[in-house]
Amino acid sequence: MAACKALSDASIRWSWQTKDEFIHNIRQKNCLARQGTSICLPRRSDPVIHASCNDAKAYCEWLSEKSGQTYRLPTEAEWEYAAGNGAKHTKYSWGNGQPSGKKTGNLADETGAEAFNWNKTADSIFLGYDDCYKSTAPVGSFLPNDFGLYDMTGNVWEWCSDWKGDYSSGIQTNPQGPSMGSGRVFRGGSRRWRATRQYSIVGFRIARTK
Ligand SMILES: [Ca+2]
Repeated sequence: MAACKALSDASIRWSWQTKDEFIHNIRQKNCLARQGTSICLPRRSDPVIHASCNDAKAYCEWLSEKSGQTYRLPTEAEWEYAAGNGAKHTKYSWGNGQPSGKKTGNLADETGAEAFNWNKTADSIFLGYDDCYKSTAPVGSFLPNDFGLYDMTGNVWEWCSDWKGDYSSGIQTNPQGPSMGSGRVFRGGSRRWRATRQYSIVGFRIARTK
């Protein structure tokens, strides 16, 4: 489990331009400020980053209103079930072993270590693995898991709806997490090994309630 506090003022990060547009303001500003660095995102196919949990929720509300369907962030339990291939409960979305080939993801790898001078140790990267992406990869660059879901492990961490907290010891069905807390959960792994509050590696995935 990883958790992070929401950024202070979501209203300046997203804006409702028209009924059909939802603009992530910080993306362009950040891109300009960091032009020439790996953080800049020229590809529209890359996952959104620099999104707080409030940003993600605001997007879900906007999309729900626009579409007439209910979109939301997944609970941590839903996310975990999807990432671990359901009843298989795999450690990673591709399985339990070390990553290799295309059924893996954009992970902390040899390319990232070379680009950012990370320690080449098992605590920093997947040793011997190279996905060739030092920053984000276009969504769907790697094969999906058993549920047909892409990038569940790797690329960017993803916000869940739960407040940070421990699971209870008893068996639960569809747990929703604590009723309150000081930070929201994010899950997933990313192009960098560790979960941090660096928002360049945190994005989100949405769920639709039928
Ligand atoms: Ca990588």
